[in-house]
Amino acid sequence: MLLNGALLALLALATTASAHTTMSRVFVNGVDQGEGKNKYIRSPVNDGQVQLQLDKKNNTAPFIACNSKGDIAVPQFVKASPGDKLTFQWFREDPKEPVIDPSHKGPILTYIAPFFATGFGDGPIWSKIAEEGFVSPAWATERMRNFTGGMVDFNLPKTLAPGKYMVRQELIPLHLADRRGDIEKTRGPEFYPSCVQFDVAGGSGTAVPNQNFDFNKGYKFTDPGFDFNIHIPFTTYPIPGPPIWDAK
Ligand SMILES: [Cu+2]
Repeated sequence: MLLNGALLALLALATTASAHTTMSRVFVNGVDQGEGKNKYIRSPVNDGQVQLQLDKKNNTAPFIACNSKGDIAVPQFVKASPGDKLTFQWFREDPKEPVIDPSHKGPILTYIAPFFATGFGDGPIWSKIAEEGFVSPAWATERMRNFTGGMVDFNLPKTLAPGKYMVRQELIPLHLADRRGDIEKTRGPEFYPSCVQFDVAGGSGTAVPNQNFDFNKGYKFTDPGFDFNIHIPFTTYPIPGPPIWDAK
């Protein structure tokens, strides 16, 4: 059965209180770095769901980069080396659904930028290093919820130059994305961006992120990956944003 928009919106409202999820910890080559909220993760206020830059007037547009507290540096850095396998774990405070609500289906994308100590990181500084969309029969968020206990794996580029970085991962649930958020305020994709501070050492790489992607300019309401109806049959999903950065 297909749910109509009004019913979906109602359901979304009804589950708002604990519907969302936040990044809780990082593993480096499988080694747990400990609880990271507000330690090495710039954890957002509350559950940190962000809409595509609607509200320039109230200055919430910058939140699309590293969320509502993206401008506040946290005390620690995760230490890693180029090529390392990283795992970001997402957690939700609900024993029945400890990862993410099953309605929240969509891609998971990961970006990197040079470290910044001030500002929200909402300029043209980001490069995409990983992406997972829809691989039949499951969305990235479904694989995470059903099979990995909230863990999302990816690798740092082998050629990455040593230095301090921000690694930003976002979940993009699409359950309300059959209507564009600029046309209907309560609709459109939801964004859960979260940024982790990294100190990368070792390797012989010299690649510095240079895709210069800006979320406020590069993500558009009309992108086929954002203006997308998951409630009707489809075969492929166009992942939003730039291609994976060719780190050289
Ligand atoms: Cu939600």
